Amino acid sequence: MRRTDPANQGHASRDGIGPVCSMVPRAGAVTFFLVMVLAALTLATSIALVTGTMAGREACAALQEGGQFDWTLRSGIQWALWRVYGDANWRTTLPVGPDDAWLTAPMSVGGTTFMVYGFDPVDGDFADDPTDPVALRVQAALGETTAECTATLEPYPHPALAYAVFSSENHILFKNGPVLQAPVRGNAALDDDGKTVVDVSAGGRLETVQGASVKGNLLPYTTFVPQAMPEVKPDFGWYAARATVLPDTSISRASLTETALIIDGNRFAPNPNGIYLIDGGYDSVSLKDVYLRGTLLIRHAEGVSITGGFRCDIGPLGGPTLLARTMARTMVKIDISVGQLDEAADQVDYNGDGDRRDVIPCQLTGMLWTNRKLQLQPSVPIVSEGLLVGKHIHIYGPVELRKFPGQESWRQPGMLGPGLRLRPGSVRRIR
Ligand SMILES: [Ca+2]
Ligand SMILES: [Ca+2]
Ligand SMILES: [Ca+2]
Repeated sequence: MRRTDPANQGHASRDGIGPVCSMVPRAGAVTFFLVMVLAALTLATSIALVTGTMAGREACAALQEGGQFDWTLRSGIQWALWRVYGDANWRTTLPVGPDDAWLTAPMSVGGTTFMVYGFDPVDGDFADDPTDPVALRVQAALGETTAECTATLEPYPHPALAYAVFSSENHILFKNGPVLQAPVRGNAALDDDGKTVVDVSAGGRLETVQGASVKGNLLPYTTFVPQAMPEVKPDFGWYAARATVLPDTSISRASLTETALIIDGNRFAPNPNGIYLIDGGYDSVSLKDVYLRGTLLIRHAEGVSITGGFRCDIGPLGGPTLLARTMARTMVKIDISVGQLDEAADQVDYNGDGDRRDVIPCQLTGMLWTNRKLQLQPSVPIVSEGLLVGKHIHIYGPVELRKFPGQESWRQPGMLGPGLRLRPGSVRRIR
């Protein structure tokens, strides 16, 4: 429904400062009122749920003083947060363009009304980029007096990026002494064999949902939270569209050995972002002695097996290093058996610096993601620095689990939290 800007349809206010909204009662106003009373009752709770951060509280603090108008303006911002949180497709269902972007009809809240106007300040098109923000203008009116504020809602990184391990669906199992040096997050049971080391001073701790079963020795380090964390869904198609597909002939029977997957200097066509794709053709995919600097996509795999030496490093786009989609009841199994990739021994220039003399320690870096189970079971000590994601995660053996510095701010396609959050400090009372 097209609505004109109230600045053009209103009349002069009593103090002559500016025009005000039309206050003509509308059909459905009672319903709006009831909805907004409910919304107001859950105001504090909903902003915490919607943003999951301090940002909402901080931003709304800008409007904390000043009584009913500020309360109404805040309700308008809340309404907008709620609107995008409740509709995963809001970027295509919201009205588009500066002239057609009223997100609400006038809504009544305890005698005042508000209207919310939103647009994409980057290019006027919500739908073209999932990382574009929403500029809001909220108008409140009581009788002939009006108030107005602006605010910015922005996408925010998926909350799982605050953890070193995240399992969205099934249990997490630790065995044979992994060391937790960063937080681990589950949505179900946390289990181990009593040998897990939780290094609290380094940031090790665990978190899962209330009611989930947690092994006794992990309990002192575990926080229970009321809500499950939403699944992590990196935009596989976005990466696939930018990937160099490894030809079947080069990966006979979908196996890759003694190979560097880097931007250039490997035996495949260079990819400017170091993004490579292996299509398993519904067969299993195996990697042995591989160095990866960038993002490796694997699809249509009847399981993925990574053995021998393996190291992955973040490429130019940051974030994900392994995105593996495998068939039902299969897993990604990482079974590293040597501590390093040895260029001289393998006669491979793994790091692409022009010689074959380097020794590269095995390590997992960045986000390693699968839509199924992830099983990490090295027979030598290794470090995982980043985020391991699966529906189901088993980690066996001498693994140090850490976060990658700054991983919370990775903004990768699909790696966003649900809805939007208020950009801290963006709320301005303009009238
Ligand atoms: Ca846009
Ligand atoms: Ca080298
Ligand atoms: Ca070298």
